Amino acid sequence: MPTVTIALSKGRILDETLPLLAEAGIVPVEDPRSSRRLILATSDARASVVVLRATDVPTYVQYGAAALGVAGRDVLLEHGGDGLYQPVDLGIGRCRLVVAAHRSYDWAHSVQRGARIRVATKYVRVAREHFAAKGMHVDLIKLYGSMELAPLAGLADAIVDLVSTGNTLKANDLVAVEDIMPISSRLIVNPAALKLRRAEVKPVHDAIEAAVAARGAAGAGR
Ligand code: PRT
Ligand code: MG
Repeated sequence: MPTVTIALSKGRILDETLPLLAEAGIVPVEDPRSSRRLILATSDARASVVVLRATDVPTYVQYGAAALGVAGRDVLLEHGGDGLYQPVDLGIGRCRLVVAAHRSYDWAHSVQRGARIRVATKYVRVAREHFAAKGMHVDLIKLYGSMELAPLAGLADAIVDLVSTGNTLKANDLVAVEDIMPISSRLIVNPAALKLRRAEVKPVHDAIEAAVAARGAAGAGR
């Protein structure tokens, strides 16, 4: 029987994903953070994992190359979520999506007087929707990383980026000027795989969901 492939995001989410999977009884045979293997078997004979760049996870699951995946809400919103179930909030990779500007930039005043504001971000789709919903016209500049540099280098007036501790903003004299939404990682599922390979996929899905529920129960009892 082919195993159920779980697509994981490398980078910071992986450190929080591995303990959660372990609680679901799924432990990769090698540490994916150091292994050069791209597909890893796990302690659960039904499941294997692949570790991908975060933005590629929804694509693998959408096309059924992986039946299950773990991806940030930010990545899912930017992807659009077409062809994906997103049944479980895993409660990991928590941060906030915000608008930030240099502390010397008068954001409120610029908005008020309808100035033409330039905003740099990796999250063009979410940013466009956020500003459109507020009836604001902004010029969006697509970046692929180090958004914090854009206002300092004069590329943009503001950025849309993720913040967790706030240390990066602070270190670069930036401040959050608008809160957009809370972010965490979700379990994503290929709907066709869940239907056609239900006998294999559902138990793995349920084991992960149960591990999340157990954490919730433990948290509530504390
Ligand atoms: O390498 P690649 O370009 O593929 O991705 P990446 O380096 O942007 O991201 P990676 O692999 O580290 O993981 C990104 C995912 O982690 C995101 O999609 C989120 O769902 C989640 N996540 C949670 C975060 C953060 N918290 C976070 N703080 N991703 C990024 N950050 C960055 C933020 O962009 C900023 O530069 O951390 C910095 C701010 O951190 P603080 O603690 O200083 O506020
Ligand atoms: Mg990275």
